[in-house]
Amino acid sequence: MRRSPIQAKSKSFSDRADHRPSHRLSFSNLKLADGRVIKFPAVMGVLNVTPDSFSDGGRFLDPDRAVEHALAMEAAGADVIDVGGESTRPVGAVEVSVEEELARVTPVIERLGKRLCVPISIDTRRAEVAHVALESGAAIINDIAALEHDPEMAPLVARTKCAVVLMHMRGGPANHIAFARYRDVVCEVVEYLAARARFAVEAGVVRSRIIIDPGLGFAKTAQHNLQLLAALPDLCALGYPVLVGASRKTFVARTAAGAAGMADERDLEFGTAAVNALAVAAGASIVRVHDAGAAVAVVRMAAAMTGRDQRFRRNA
Ligand code: HH2
Repeated sequence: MRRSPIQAKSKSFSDRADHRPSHRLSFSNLKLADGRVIKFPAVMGVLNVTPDSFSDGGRFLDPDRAVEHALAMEAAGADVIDVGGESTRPVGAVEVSVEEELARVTPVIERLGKRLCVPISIDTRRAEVAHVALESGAAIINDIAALEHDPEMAPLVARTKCAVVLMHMRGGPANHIAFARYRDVVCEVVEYLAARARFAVEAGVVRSRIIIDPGLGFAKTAQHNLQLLAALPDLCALGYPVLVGASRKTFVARTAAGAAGMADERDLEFGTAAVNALAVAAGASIVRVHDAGAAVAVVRMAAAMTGRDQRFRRNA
């Protein structure tokens, strides 16, 4: 089979990977400690309670508006709501104090814990914030530092048996773009995530509740992101559900707009939809998005077409 130039560049893991149809490597669900089950492929709706996030910064700082938006995403079919209080935008992100992060997310999670039926995930690198969120009803910790930033994070995840997202990044939220240099980005990201998952299991984290994420846009150029997307089956082959967070990111805007330059709303929307559909076809278990309603339709369609939705299997 001929390989695209992007695939051809990242040799080692693609060459070693077992080329079975990708949905056989994919997972059907995630069972949470409280008994709830997230069916895959799933949609994670983003709720940024920040003044400066690149897509929705400032829109949901008011807890009433944040709660309203989370409920709307749930009504639109989101399977998880991911609440974050610290922006990681590639240019201009400011590190916030733990106190500030807590002040942003706590009132929102406390209220969502009582009102949402779908699970809440907390997007944080800090154990103190994660702990408060878990106490208030969160069930998943989305750690963009893959348990490396805060030594208390792994023991917290192990003790509470919550689910955890381990994401690949280099540097910190404010400077990661300076670290976008790789010998072989696919190989290095796969090796890193395998090592972080091993670390988590050794620390006592429940293996079946680990999710891995290539961290699109975090210390990655557009070319790196595209290479990683082309290699999703290699990530899935590690044996953990894979989360893909491409929603409205700069590389989507640039790629979808083409040589013409400035991306508009449609480039972002359809570019994101294309990534989500192909990610599901390649075996991804969760897509993290800003527009939950659009993503739900895309994920349902992609799941049905690739045999990942039982109802549409050929021999069902
Ligand atoms: N991307 C962002 C934030 N958190 N978490 C995971 N697991 N994967 C991602 O790709 C990911 C993430 C960045 O997007 P957003 O939250 O919209 O922006 P900001 O960091 O500026 O708040």
